Amino acid sequence: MKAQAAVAWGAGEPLRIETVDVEGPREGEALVRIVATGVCHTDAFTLSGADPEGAFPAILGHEGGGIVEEVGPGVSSVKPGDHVIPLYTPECRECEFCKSGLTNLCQSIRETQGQGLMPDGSSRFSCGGKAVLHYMGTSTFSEYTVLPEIALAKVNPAAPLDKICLLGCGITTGIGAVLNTAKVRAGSSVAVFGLGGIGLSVIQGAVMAGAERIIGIDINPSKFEMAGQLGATDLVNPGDHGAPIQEVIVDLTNGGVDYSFECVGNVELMRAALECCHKGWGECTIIGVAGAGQEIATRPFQLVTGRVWRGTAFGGVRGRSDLPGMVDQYLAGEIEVDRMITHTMKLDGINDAFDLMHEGESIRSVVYF
Ligand code: NAD
Ligand code: AHE
Ligand code: ZN
Repeated sequence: MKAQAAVAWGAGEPLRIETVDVEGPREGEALVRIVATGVCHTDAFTLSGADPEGAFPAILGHEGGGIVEEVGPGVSSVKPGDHVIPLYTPECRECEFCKSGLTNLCQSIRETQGQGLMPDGSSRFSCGGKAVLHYMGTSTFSEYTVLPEIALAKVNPAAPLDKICLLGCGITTGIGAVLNTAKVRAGSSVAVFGLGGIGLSVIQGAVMAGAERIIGIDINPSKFEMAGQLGATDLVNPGDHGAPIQEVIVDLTNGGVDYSFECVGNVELMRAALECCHKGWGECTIIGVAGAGQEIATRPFQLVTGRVWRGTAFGGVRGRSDLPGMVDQYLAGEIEVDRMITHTMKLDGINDAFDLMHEGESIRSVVYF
């Protein structure tokens, strides 16, 4: 079938709206009509060329909401008409990782997914006869996309897809990082580096966890208003201080925070986020994604003296098991999504979503078809 899609033809180039050919679903797969998709900083990261797995041409996008149109042979967990959120972290429930109960990082299709291919090693997309790659197993910047059924969370159809698409990455990642990965305890202090879609969702999660003090840190003070509305108790612009930001936070908190979260993807800030943690017990969770070749550094003494560095993907959330409940929490007013959507546009305006993100103007743009 034909579909409108934003194709990334090469690193650093604007996306081009194309009519692409989408092959129907094969065994274990479903064809999904994407109703709306968010634009996450990770899409911009890959488009920039910094992603070691970035390959072109590809159809980016991983924060979508859609409706199953057709299923391939052997599919039993979804059917046409079901409302779904595509999962870049699938949940097969059969691999060693899923069965461990220790991680959400299902590995059953990770290798092909990283190559931009379906699990059978082929692509369902082409444009003008040329194969186009999938991205993160989701490719939500296409009106129609194909996913393995293990990468679909079936959600409550009462939930508006043009809002809950954001639960496909940013909001879930931020809240999950706090509740599942760091397991923030009530009464704690939390520092959040970067107040975009992820950092603001960390703030939401910290409020849900009962954190007492939530320090939001950003070099763009226009992000402070929403951070405060969502529950940040302190807002810090590193540019207002002469000292390194870790020292500023340590001074503010009488020795450091109980938990910190890096939500930018800057390796210097990852160091600062570790070093602003309290000696003996402070834990830093890395959420931001850094470019090819970049590495983190600190004095090992920081770890010897009890600080912990950890990381999280998709907030530790098991998509098929946990995401339907988060959608219900949204419907019950327990998770804020709507206020995170600062801009909406049709597919042909999708490059504006990237510009708004780079200019620091948006929290989340939602693109609809
Ligand atoms: P965003 O662009 O919306 O927000 C980033 C924020 O960081 C902006 O407000 C920006 O002003 C701020 N910032 C930039 N440099 C800073 C600095 N030196 N100090 C303080 N603040 C600074 O991005 P986003 O969509 O919220 O994504 C944030 C990061 O999280 C990206 O690296 C993205 O790739 C990553 N991410 C990871 C996961 C995961 O599962 N681990 C999921 C989603 C996104
Ligand atoms: N492909 C990159 C890493 C990108 C990355 O870390 N992706 C996160 C999700 S970001 C969502 O916005 C993730 O889930 N990683 C786990 C995984 O298995 O990809 C690289 O460095 O190669
Ligand atoms: Zn994302």
